[in-house]
Amino acid sequence: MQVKRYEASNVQEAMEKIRTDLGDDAVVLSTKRLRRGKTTFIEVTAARDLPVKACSREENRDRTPASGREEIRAEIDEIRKIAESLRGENPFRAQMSELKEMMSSLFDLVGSLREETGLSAVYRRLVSGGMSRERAYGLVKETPCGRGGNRPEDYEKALRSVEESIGRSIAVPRDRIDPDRVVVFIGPTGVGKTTTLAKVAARYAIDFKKKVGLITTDTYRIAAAEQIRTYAKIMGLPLEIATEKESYRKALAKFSDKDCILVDTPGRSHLDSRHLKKIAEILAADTPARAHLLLSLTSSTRNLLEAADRYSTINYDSIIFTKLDETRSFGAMFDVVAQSEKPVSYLTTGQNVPKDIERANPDRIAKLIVGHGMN
Ligand SMILES: Nc1nc2c(ncn2[C@@H]2O[C@H](COP(=O)(O)OP(=O)(O)OP(=O)(O)O)[C@@H](O)[C@H]2O)c(=O)[nH]1
Ligand SMILES: [Mg+2]
Repeated sequence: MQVKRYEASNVQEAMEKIRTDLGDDAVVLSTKRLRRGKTTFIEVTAARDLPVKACSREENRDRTPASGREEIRAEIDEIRKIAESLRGENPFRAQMSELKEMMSSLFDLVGSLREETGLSAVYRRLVSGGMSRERAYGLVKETPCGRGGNRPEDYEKALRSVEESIGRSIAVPRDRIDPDRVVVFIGPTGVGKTTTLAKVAARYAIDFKKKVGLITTDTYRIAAAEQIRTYAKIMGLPLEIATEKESYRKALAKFSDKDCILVDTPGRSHLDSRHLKKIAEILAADTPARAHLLLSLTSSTRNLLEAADRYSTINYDSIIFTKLDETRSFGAMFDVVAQSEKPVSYLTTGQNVPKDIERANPDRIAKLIVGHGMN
């Protein structure tokens, strides 16, 4: 099978290009409207020599499970091998993104080949909920209902099975009752670090009756220091400001009588590696600390994965997903957890301090991901 991408100003023009290039048997796999500068254009991915196209619906049903699907799997494996071999080689970045596109189209194609089973509907549901095609395909492929029929109960069975498998793959920190002594909140700009720190501080101080101290390393903006100072005042908690390693050490020493010390860090782009290095330096004190990486679900799956990857240089311990109330796409949580292999500690669900925070629960996260909503 040959898969190719075409750009054109309209569908008609794209079809002509495809027909001329791939012939009358070509099959359109996907179409997208894209923008480059001020001009919009469409991108069409097409293929030829597809067994699906050559068959009638009846014939297709006969040959899809065996020959068609196997052939496409072989194609996917082949493309994956090429992609692996190109990883890290900068001159091939363009080809890499093209290969990724092709793989995505193929995953969709495999999904549509299974049109007669509940699984393709589950696959589409996961992808439309923000999960990457590759992860959605991996989950669907593993489900034991792989040869399910098209009755509603088959769909429900497949959905339940996928939900369980997501639930099993999400870990939460073991220490549920005793808070860690030093807890650091890191993450990209505006994800909710300071707000979440205030929610957690209230929980520890009020619910667990712990002696809590706050440290901020965020002195970049006056407003940032004011924000945490206000929270500290309202809750009656002491606050120390630390701008580098030495003042951080001193602040920790001042809080030697505290059960729990919460540390706020400034928000900066995760692409700013000097900033990441600075946080890592400050945190490299002798006192061990648990670092939560905060990621807002209002970002795209791709951005979340990139941020999780960039912050891995700080060796964070767990993830807090924020702003669940601002989205209906929860699938990225599965991608991030699968890529980072980190547990999820909390979910935050609104701006209300201290109310809008909950301990992460794998079953609840799995339910959100398969699309059973926030409640
Ligand atoms: N909807 C919603 N908003 C939230 C949530 N958590 C935080 N926010 C809001 O997000 C905005 C930014 O929150 P901050 O706590 O200042 O975020 P930050 O990560 O400390 O920001 P920087 O320090 O500037 O990087 C504020 O308006 C918060 O009220 C949440 O769970 N849901
Ligand atoms: Mg902040």
